[in-house]
Amino acid sequence: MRKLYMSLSVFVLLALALAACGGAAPAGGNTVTVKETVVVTVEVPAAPAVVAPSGYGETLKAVQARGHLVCGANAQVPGFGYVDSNGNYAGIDVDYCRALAAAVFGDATKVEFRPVTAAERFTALQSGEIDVLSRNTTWSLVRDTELGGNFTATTFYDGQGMMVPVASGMTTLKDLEGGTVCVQTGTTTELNLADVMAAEGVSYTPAVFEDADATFAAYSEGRCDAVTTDKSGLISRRSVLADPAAHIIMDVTMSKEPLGPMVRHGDDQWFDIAQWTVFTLFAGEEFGLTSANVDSKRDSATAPEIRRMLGLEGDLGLKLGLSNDFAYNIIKQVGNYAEIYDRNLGPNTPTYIPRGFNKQYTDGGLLFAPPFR
Ligand SMILES: N[C@@H](CCC(=O)N[C@@H](CS)C(=O)NCC(=O)O)C(=O)O
Repeated sequence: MRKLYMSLSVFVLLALALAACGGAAPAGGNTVTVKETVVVTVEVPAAPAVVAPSGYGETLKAVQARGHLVCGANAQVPGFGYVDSNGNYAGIDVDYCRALAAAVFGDATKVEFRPVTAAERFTALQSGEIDVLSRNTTWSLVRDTELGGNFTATTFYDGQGMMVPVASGMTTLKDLEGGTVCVQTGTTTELNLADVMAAEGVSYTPAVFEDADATFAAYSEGRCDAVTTDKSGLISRRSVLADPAAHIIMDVTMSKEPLGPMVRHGDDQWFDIAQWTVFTLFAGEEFGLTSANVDSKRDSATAPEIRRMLGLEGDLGLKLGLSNDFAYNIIKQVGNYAEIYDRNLGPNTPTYIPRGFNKQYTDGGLLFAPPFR
């Protein structure tokens, strides 16, 4: 069954790729209807090639013995996970992995980034090829159960959107009747698209691609009428289109996409470490601790929770299996959530996204760290 599906997918992808190579899109941006109808079947990873270490405490031990963390990352989404012009990984999901390395090793550089596509990411995690998946990945029931993952916390609240050329004049999903929509396989995007278009009564042809580069190349060549993914992904990829201003994201939200780091089932200690790394980033912002001021704040801190978090009192770090200054190391070396956000998605970046839901709970947002006690 699996084999049959795989061959079909390969055939369809080949057909699309050949069409792309054949230069069927006329110059001038006219739309070409991609005729292949694609079977939408996703999220069935192949059996893991390696048996992953999964018992309590095994992951931390393995990571420490290796001397660095292996982080499954995105390489194609600026602001979230991509390789910058100097060849370095950058983005909020990438910075999370640096924070996890700072927590584990006291050294944010001890991380190797392994690029994973949407379709291969869960297998990479299950098989033990990566220690953590931090790659604009949506928390869902199937991923929490069948795909063997535990989501640590949501680091970016998102929703699915639809982007079209401004020149098309399209403003609603209904305008896409009879059209072709570019979408990436192995994503919630692909599944939501089918749900939402059925609910809206819109018939369309999905043109399915393996990664973001292929999806957006097809869109910019006019091979589909619209492209859909998380709104963050649309904003990100619009920033690298030839003329970003020529594309508009419709004022419609097709789904909830809570994005965050994921670890394997079976090792609760590693889950706790990965989760409290996120909470340290949130609490750092809440308590006004930044990479620039954490040294002076540590010298003068009187608030008991801040003292516990920074390891001046108690043994919270030791309870996680880490050193007591794990949170200090995260903030000092990587910064708090706001610093990470601004560096990658702030107003001075090409991928600016207003904080929206991704503000602190004290500011009307959804970010909330439980108590450090
Ligand atoms: N959040 C959704 C979509 C994530 C996703 O893979 N988005 C695409 C489109 S922006 C992407 O990151 N592609 C990059 C790649 O595959 O290299 C999910 O978890 O399924």
